[in-house]
Amino acid sequence: MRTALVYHEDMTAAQLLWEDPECEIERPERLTAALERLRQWGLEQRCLQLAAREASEAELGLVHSPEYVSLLRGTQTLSTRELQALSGQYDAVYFHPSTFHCARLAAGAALQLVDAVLTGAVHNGLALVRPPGHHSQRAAANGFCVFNNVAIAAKHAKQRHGLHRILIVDWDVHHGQGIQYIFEDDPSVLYFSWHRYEHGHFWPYLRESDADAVGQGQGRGFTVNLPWNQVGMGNADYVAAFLHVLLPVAFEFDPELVLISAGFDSAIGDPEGQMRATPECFSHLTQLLQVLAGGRVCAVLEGGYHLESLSQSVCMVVKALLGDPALPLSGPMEPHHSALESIQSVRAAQNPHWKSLRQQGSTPILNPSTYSLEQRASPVSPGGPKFKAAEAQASAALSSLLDQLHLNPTLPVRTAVALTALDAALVLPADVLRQEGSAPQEETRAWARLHEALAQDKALTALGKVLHLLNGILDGQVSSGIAATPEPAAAPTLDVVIRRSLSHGARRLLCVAVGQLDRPADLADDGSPPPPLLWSGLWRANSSSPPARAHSSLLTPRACLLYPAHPPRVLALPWKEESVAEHQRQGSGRPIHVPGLRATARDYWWVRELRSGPCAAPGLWLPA
Ligand code: Q9C
Ligand code: ZN
Repeated sequence: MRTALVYHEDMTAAQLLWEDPECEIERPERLTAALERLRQWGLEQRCLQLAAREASEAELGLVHSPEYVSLLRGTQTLSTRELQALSGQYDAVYFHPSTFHCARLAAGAALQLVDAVLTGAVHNGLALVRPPGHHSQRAAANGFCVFNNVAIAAKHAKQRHGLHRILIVDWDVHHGQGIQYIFEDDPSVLYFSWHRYEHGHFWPYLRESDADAVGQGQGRGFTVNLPWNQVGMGNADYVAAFLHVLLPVAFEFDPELVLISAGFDSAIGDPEGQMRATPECFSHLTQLLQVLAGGRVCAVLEGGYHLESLSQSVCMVVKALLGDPALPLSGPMEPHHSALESIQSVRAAQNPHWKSLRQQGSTPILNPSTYSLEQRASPVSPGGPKFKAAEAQASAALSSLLDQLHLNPTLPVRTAVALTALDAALVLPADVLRQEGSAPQEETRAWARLHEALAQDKALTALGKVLHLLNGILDGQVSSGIAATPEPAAAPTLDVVIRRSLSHGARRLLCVAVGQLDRPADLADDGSPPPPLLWSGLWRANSSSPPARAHSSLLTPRACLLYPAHPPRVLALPWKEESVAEHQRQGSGRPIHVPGLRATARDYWWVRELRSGPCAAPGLWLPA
């Protein structure tokens, strides 16, 4: 079992015992609804199910003061009136006699998940918990949060497992100021949060939620805040934030563990967030994070108050953790102007601390995020006409997602290997198909006529196998494949593969070269719209300069943005021999590490593609 699901029914016990419109959204049904959907989609059954344990007081003490823990212990026997009075001392908090037990289970669940991942019992996992944690502080409850589950788990990972670099990704729509305070001077924990900010006019109304809060002392650069200054942010904005802020920094940081403060109030339909990201977006965000830390990803539930949106988003995260291909992202893929402003301002604020943000695009800084825009989005009041419209839009988007899942059940990811030149040495994992066949001779000969280099026997035989494999991919029989071809035939073979794919009706191709490979001359994009081909390259980190001609057009940020929305039909990837062997060793379905290659920030987005078949994008890999 590769994915843990940590849960305990007792965490549904805490509930609001008096009237409080601000707190009533944090309800037990949040957990039961999510769990029910996981069952309905057959996902719970595919996970290693772990019953949450309570965190010990010593473990709570990793983050919280003894006095605060004692105070909470005391709440178990208070009357409703006393609970209400105590709750009133904090911002947006309610206590229940079971709160202490629930909150200890929530922290314990996060600890158990981290232990399961760091001991290798599972690869990754999700803890479904309440109360949430990221607002809670050393001696204060805040924003429905009692103990800081993720912060406790991070401290534990450092202390008990000796980790030195932990990445916390907080995609909840609120700023996890609690986590920020706990680690602001600690360079071993990189905290990233995006949050609804509206130039400081949204809860918790903190100056230190803005992009220019980067951490203190030794910890400068290890707090990364991305404030959203308008509501309505969607898939394109979230993906852009990952591609242009989080992932470059995260790759450079090179974490040993990724903790996700997984709040889903950043998803469509949520009354708190008022954002538009659809559930499948969270599959993609999860997949993007899985290329870090050897896939050691622990997601811990934070907010999320629209039960349907929450439940579907939770399912999408679990599917990604289980290794299922993600559904294509829906909706517009153009980020909002305001989102680009925010992204720009974080990049500017973090620029002194991260090389990866300095490399590309020294674009001038737009308005700092504290700049007050004249046409601020007017607040959307619950029950008002705008709110109703947003709700209708959300339920339409949510039901169309269900339809899509129904129409396109997850295809098994199948990788085929066509052995041509390298035959003897390869040991294939059990789930990789060993392809013996070749394309019909006439077809092969017809294509080979395009290039002299393909006339030789060995090259021709290889081409026949490659074409057979490609046909399987284009017909959807396998999702990806690896083929070897003799060195001088690599570029001509790639050329044939591209032409064959285009003739099959492929509209967009992404070609990625590992190592030296020249782009076929007559396929260079000459401005004929729309370019069917994106061309990119990876080269060895230790080679002093990239090969001159292989990188005539690296993917532009715009292309990166388009890419997730339009998965390429073919990914042709020439490999060095040893990297094929490495792939054999690791088996399909896991991230592939290419020896001697270290992905740079610019490469992370397609490194993801090396995992077999996420995005349901068929791929063909050609070892050169
Ligand atoms: N309308 C979590 O999501 N209320 N906490 C804000 C703004 C407090 C959210 C009021 C929201 C707390 C974990
Ligand atoms: Zn939240």
